[in-house]
Amino acid sequence: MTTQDVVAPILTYQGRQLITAPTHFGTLRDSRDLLGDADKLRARMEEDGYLYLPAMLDRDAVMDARRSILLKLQAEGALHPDHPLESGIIAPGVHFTFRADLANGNPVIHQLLYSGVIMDFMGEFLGGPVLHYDYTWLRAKAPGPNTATTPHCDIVFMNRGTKQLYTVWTPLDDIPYELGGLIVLENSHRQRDHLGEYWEFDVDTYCVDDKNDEAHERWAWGSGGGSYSKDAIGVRQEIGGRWLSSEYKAGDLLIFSMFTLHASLDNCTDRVRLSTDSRYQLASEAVDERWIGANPIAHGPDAKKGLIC
Ligand SMILES: O=C(O)CCC(=O)C(=O)O
Repeated sequence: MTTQDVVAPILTYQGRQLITAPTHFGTLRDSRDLLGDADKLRARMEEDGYLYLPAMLDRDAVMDARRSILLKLQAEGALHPDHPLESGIIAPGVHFTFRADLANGNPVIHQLLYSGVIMDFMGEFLGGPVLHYDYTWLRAKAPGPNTATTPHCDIVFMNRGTKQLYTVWTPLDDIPYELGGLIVLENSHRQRDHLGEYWEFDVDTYCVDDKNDEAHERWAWGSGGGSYSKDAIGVRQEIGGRWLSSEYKAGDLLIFSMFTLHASLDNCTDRVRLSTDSRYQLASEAVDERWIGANPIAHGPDAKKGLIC
């Protein structure tokens, strides 16, 4: 056993316990030693399907971003009135997991994600001027049994532009295992045999000819919601590899490819788990029109494309 494989505490996904034996679970490889060497960073991305870069962002800037979200949640009554704002303890009966509205148009979040460290890093990593999607995915995961993100690859949501597109997952807090951080399936970005058909899928397509189409029944936005599977435990058994994660700190970045299968753990606390996922690519390459502009169309009606299945 290496220090990378220290046995973790109890981790759950949708109420079920993940096996944390070193054969099934490990920690993310820290790639900070490669900073400043874009070729090596690209090679590591190719090899691992992700780059885990702890302590990249200024912790105070991240905590300011967190506070900007907590203030909005407090104003709408979603935080417990008997606890201080900074605790992030959720009011009884509040259930949400996805709150993009809290990030879009939020200048503190925009400054953190779309200027300075992240943009500079992505420019170096991609080797030219970069653009970011204008849409920011903000996860505000209230506690509860069904809070975990189901296993998916991002390509099915954003495949209408370049495939050299990267997700930056930014914890807006310290996220120990029990708060339900991100998990990445080791080597999944190379599992074409298992995931190849799924990688070709676009969640915003539908069949115009009324044929039964298994892919649309499994993965389309209205049915499967783009998840490859609802079962993180079963999917690891099917594809192989280990689930990888970390006890994230505010300031860490986890960057991954469109083809890397990921999910999250349950939020087993009484606090809200806050993070963003944002996307970056070379400005010179084609862009998926769903995610850019002042009011991105996202998965709305204008995004839908009919197919002869
Ligand atoms: O934060 C999460 O739970 C999910 C994030 C995610 O799916 C992504 O970054 O693409």
